Amino acid sequence: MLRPASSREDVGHSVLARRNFFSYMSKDQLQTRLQIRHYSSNSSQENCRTLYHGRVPEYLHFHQETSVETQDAVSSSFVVLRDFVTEEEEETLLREVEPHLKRLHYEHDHWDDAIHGFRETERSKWGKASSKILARLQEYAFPNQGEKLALMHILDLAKTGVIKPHVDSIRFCGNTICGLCLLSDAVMRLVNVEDKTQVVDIMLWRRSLYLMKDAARYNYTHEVLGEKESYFGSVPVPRERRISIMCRNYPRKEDAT
Ligand SMILES: O=C(O)CCC(=O)C(=O)O
Repeated sequence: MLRPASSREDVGHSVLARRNFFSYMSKDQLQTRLQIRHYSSNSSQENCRTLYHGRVPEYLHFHQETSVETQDAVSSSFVVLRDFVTEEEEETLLREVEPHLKRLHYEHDHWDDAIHGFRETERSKWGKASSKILARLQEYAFPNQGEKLALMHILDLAKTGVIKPHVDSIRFCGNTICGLCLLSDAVMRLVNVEDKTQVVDIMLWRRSLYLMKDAARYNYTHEVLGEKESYFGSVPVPRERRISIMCRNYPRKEDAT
């Protein structure tokens, strides 16, 4: 099920059709995904491991019933880099995306029910200053630059908006999703698709970059908590309007068909 192409610059590898509520994923595909327990090694995967070092990173909060396996899997496949961009760089990016976003209306009934209170667009061409910032993001997330999708996805979530649990479609993006968080802190929740007792909350600070790969990307749904549920452990995380700029890589050939 594809979204109409009207707001895309390039329909070839648009990720606006990326969300997946398991109905789009055959049981075999899902099984294959769930069996991925050992991840191929490349630099950004190594980044997750290097930062992890067997310690619990400050951006992860494991719910009470999470097993050691879950803790290990998520710690090794999800990383948040605090203050990835400066306040000035945040302003540069906002100046570039705001004029376009302002022309769109916030939507409340998403075509696949994944998001409420949002507007979104995609962009492949950026001004000089923004390109420099985004190149840094891409170099970190996609050391093999050829694998990244040219279109970046920009999602503007209203203060009252919410992203419901979903897994991004394997037909439209590969094993890596990275997102730059602007304007507001937020809490992302991961829930294991096979065992809903396995829940991990992730603190996404304003101006941080997150990298979700492999196990976190395929074996867990992700969601962004709405205003009322927005807590990291027992600490409330006030939600404001939030803009995320996301970059993904190409789907694997066998998943793209
Ligand atoms: O805004 C974000 O950081 C996540 C967005 C998301 O879940 C999606 O576009 O599938």
